[in-house]
Parts: sequence; structure tokens; C-alpha cells
Amino acid sequence: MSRAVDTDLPTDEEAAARAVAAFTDRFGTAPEGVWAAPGRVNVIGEHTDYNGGHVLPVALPHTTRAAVARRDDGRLVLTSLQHPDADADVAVDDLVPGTPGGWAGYPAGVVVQVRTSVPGGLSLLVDGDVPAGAGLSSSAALECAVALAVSDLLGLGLTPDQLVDTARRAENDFVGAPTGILDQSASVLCTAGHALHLDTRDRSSEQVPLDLAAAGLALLVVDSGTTHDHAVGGYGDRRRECEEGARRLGVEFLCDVPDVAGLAALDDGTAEGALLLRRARHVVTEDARVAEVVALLRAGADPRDIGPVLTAGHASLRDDFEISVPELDAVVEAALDAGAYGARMVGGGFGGSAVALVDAGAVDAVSSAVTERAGAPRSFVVVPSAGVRRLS
Ligand code: GAF
Repeated sequence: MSRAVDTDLPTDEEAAARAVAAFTDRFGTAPEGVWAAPGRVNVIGEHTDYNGGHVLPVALPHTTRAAVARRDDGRLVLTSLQHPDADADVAVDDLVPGTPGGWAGYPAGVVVQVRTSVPGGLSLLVDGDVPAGAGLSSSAALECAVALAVSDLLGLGLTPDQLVDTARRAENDFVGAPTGILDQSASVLCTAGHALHLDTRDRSSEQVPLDLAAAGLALLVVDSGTTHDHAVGGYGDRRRECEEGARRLGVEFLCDVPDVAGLAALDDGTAEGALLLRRARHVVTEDARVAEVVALLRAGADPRDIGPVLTAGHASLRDDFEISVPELDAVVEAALDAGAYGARMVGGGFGGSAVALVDAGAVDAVSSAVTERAGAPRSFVVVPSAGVRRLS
């Protein structure tokens, strides 16, 4: 049976001490500080963030930590406790998109943007517990921890929106994944006990209280065990399809279209028109689902009522956006059959995780069901947690 709660997550103090010890062991001196940023899970609002729409993520209790110190030899030396055989050591002046690659590309993509401020270079040790490749934003957590680290250490004073943009550019321009701002915004802006209601067009946001435990509920995250990679594959295809749909409709973003009826012009009798209509229908209905969930939560409704909206979101991602996989569909079905009020895949798609809204007393039963029926290796209850921060 999979473990339903990650009881082995370190406290911030424990995480900082472990990073300081590992950094000192590796580099022979203590770091100048340790910074942490969380992964995220999105309650609702997938693939709306590059379509001028809304999202509603919560930060995970799982974080990525960066222990950092300045150097004087002009090099960027990167080491990770999770990738012990993949250190990177490169002159700051030699950083170019794609080099270094792999996990080191994410911190390097942040550092390259501030390289005129770090002529001496940096030593950076990474530690963390955000599951990688599980659709829970381990890459954004790494980028955001490093973005706040360089901002603090180099006295850059980046605002929260500037941290988000710095982290996002690392992903888009250095790693080459054409993502929106959902993940980095969640990692920077989320607060404990709340979901972040973000308008990705004007960047206005609202902290929506989310105390599921008080209602006897739990939000269970289920890692399907299938991994994804947004730098390759279908994510970029979906983004291009959405942009083409908006172009044909004469709008800047698909979320400018108020309802599904406004998409009718996409259906021009061709297979491509029908495909663009399905993609756009997901985006427009998903943005409406964010509004529906936020309205229910604001009105103090029974949070069980958001369950069917989550399940409708899964059907839309599966049938219209076509980014689910059989493993995720199986997790959702198993969770619903085991009594979940709602369930859906989360994140960019083509693998990763799902969420299920369940009675607190049913967490073990639903965890067992998704493991036994869908082969999901891991599930845990999310407590909405804090965003990026300095630990020491
Ligand atoms: C990935 C991307 F990084 C986000 O920007 C967002 O588009 C998400 O997929 C889908 O909602 O996590």
C-alpha cells in the first residue's frame, strides 16, 4: 500500500541544516545562505496560463533547497544530492542555452540572466523532495529557489513578479520548455492555508482560503508513475494549436472568447478546424471551471461541491485537449470508484500526477485503490503550504 502522508518531510530547520552540512562537505566552506521553494499542484485551471486565463494552484509542503556561496574564479559549480553523478562546472561567461543540460540547466538558466552581477561565480548545492517528472513542478521549485538566492545574495531586490519572470525565462529560454507562468507563480506567490487565484493576463491575484481538513476532506495527490518532459513532446504542440485557434478567431488569447458558442467559427468542416475547436473548447470551459470553483469556495459552500467540477476538468483534458494517458485515466477512475468526490489529472499532461478530493477518513482506501487498480506508486495528502523563502 502506498503511504498516504509524507511524514518524512524535513522541517525548514532540518532542511537548512542538511543543506549547510552537505555544502560544507562538498565545497569546504559554509554557504552564505539556504533558500527553499515549493512544488505545486493545481486545483483547477490547466493550460489556461498561456491563453490569458486563470489558475488556482496550491504550494506543496515539498520543497527544493539551494545552498549558495559566491566564488572568485568566475565559475558556476552546481551539485545536487538527487543527482550525485551529474555535477556541472562551467565558466559563467560560457553559459549558453542548453549548456549545461539536464537538471543543472534550471539553476544555470537563472544565473545566466544575472551574470553581470556575478563576475566571481557561484557555488550552488541543491537538495529537495519535490518528486521529479511527476507533474508537480520540481523544475519551477528549483528555478525559484535559485532566483531568490541570487536576488538576496547579489542584492538585486527582485520583486515577486520579477522572481516569477526570472524563473520562467530559465525554463523557456535556457531549458527550452515553452511553458506559461503557472508553476513559477505558484512557487513564489502561494501562502500556507490558501489556494492562489491568479489572473495570468494582468497578474492580479487573490489568496483563497482552503481548509479542507476543517470540512473533513483531503486533497490526495497521486503520482501515476509515468513521467513527462515539457521541453519535448506535445506541450509545445498544444500551445501552437491554441495560438492558431486564437489567430483564426481574431482574438489575442482564447480566454477572450466568453463561451463555447463564440468558438463556432473554428469549425470550418476540416479535420484541423475540428481539432482546433476541441482544443479551444477545453481552454474556454476550463477558465469557466476556475471561476466556478473560486465562487464556491468564496461563498463558503461545502468543498465537496467542487468535486464534479474537477472531474469535468479531467474529461476535458482527456477528450478535448487530449493530453491524458491511460495510467492517469485509470487513477481517476479508481479514485472515483473508491469514493472520491472528484478527481483529475494535473499539470502539463502526457504523464505525471492526478488529484482526488476525498473524505479524510477515506484517504487510505483511495490510496490503496489507486495503487492496486492503477499501479500508482505514490500518493500523499496536500496541505496548502508556503511559497519561496530564505531558510538560513
Ligand atoms: C505545465 C506548465 F509549466 C504550466 O505553465 C502550465 O501550462 C501547465 O503545464 C498546465 O496548466 O506545468
